[in-house]
Amino acid sequence: MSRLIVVSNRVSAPRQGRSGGEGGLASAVLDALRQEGGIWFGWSGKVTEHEPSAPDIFDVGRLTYATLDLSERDHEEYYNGFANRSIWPLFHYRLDLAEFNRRYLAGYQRVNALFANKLMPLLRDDDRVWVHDYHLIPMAEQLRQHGCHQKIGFFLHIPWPATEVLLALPSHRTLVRAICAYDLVGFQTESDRENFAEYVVKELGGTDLGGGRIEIFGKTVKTGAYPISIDAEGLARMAEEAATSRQSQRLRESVRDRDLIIGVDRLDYSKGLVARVETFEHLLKAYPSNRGRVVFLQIAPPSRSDVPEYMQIRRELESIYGRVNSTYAEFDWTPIRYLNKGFSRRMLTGFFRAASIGLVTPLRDGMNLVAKEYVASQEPENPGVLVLSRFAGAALEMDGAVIVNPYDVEGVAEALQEALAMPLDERKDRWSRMFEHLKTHDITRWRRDYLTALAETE
Ligand code: ADQ
Repeated sequence: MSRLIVVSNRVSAPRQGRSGGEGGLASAVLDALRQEGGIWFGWSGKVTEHEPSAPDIFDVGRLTYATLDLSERDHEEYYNGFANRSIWPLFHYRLDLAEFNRRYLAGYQRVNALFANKLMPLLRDDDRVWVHDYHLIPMAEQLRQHGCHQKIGFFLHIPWPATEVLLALPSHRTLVRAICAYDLVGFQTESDRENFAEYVVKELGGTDLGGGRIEIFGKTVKTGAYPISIDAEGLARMAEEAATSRQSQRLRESVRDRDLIIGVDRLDYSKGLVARVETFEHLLKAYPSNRGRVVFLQIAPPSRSDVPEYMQIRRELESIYGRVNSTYAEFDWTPIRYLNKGFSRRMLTGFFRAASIGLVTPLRDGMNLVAKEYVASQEPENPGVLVLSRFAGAALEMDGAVIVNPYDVEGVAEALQEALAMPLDERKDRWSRMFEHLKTHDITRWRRDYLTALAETE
């Protein structure tokens, strides 16, 4: 069988002190590579003074890790700059936070060229290359320039914005031209795919041939929606075991007979953490019977800490959490518990199972795996309620969730109040619809559907 070559910005290599299970992308990619065998190529996570000369290559079972360090300049311009200060905010509809300059763009192109240059010698004739996410859009174009003839697919983990928003990016044409060098471009949802198709047709004069095929630049690009997912049954078993762990027991004992509302997110402005705490504050204010009766646990490990917008949101959150707690806390009850650190997947599933409500309210999110993990972790005989933003890709699939508009603080508080009072029959009915869906639309299906479509491209 031909090897799968996965390229992503960050590689979670065990030798580099990472567990390999932290992010959504990391676990999805690892699962794919364990099944298919192949290479995982990308940044080691280390920043060095000078550009590296060769990748660090080592094997773990059927899987080869090939990682490169980044120079300080590349890290600043490619990663902190173009990827996280230009594309990320823009693609999450935060034009107010996006910063564009040619130095960032040059750094982005330079690192993509470097990656392509270092990957080429590792490729075999019948390999399939699967590039992930917004950091590496120009990879296929660069690989083709080096003579790469293998199939190259791309999957975008974040939303593809509406054309009017994308047009604010000075290099929008360069970026879209680059993405058209792939054989297959995968999106999280059909609406992302439609946004992309609309841009290519309206702005570049491409032709939508139907069936996801778009004709542009004298070739046909195949596009499709492949909603990423989780190992639902595996996580359900994990949650059942985790419920008896010492940590889960301690959490339950500390909450006692109160209702636990849980939020788990990377600390990122796209996740709607400020509006979420305002919602919780409103729940206490407008429905005073909740005082002393509910606990909100927000787990949010810092990410991209050297990008100024992330420092800012962290400070802002600390101040709001402090204000709400000092306004409402009693000598025997603290309304908000805010934890600024990561937990193992196992521990998280136990925490999800202990929570009456999973509160997932991003302002914009490609998919949001936490929503799916919360559902998979529930106890079938007494499941909690998922309260989910309509702006997460997951909202298109999780039809048993209480769907909310995260900008509507009072509306979400009202939805929370309803969710807290929801009868067991309705909770079971909503939960089983979602869990049945997740069992068949799991991570294995995501990988198979994508790789089958890639194999079928001409
Ligand atoms: P993220 O923005 O990181 O991913 P998400 O899909 O929720 O968002 O994935 C986060 C993952 O990290 C989940 O598996 C979650 O359990 C884990 N995680 C979060 N906080 C944690 C903590 N404190 N400790 C341990 N683990 C934690 C991007 C896109 C999403 C898309 C994914 C996958 O932004 O829209 O769903 O990629 O494609």
